[in-house]
Amino acid sequence: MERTYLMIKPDGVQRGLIGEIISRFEKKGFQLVGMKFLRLTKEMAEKHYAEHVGKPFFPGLVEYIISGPVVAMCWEGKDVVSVSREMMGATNPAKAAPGTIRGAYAVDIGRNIIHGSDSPASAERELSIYFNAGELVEWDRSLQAWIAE
Ligand code: IDP
Repeated sequence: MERTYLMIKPDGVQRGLIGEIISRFEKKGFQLVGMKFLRLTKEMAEKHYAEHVGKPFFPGLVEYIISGPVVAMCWEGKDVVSVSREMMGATNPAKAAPGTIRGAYAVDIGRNIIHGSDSPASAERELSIYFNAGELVEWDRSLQAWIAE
């Protein structure tokens, strides 16, 4: 089963959106297999956003992402990488469809409340930054057969 890395960013935590965001992924039918509440170190932030080093927004992005606690999560499910990106909406909340998480709750590209891996390879790389293999929990959900064939 596919896995992705989702993270409620410091603005999502500060704005009291943890429950609302987690609820969307639960109700969709995805399964939570790992979760931590933590504050990123500068080193973790730079590792996470390594592909953006050198871009004009990079210093501000690192400051933002270490400015408060985040909720780091691993979610599992059918096509969870691409489907969760659709549920999040466009990177710039001003362009995100109204029903998406960013479209519903955010207005600024620098405060877009949630991160989600953009490919299975990114998911694997990002999950390894936040979780040891033993911290991801395999569990059977009795209603799985009602969610996917
Ligand atoms: P994504 O988070 O939708 O995958 P990326 O292009 O990978 O989008 O950018 C990573 C994060 O960097 C964004 O979610 C956003 O927080 C921040 N970011 C991207 N572009 C800008 C920008 O132009 N100004 C400020 N922040 C930006």
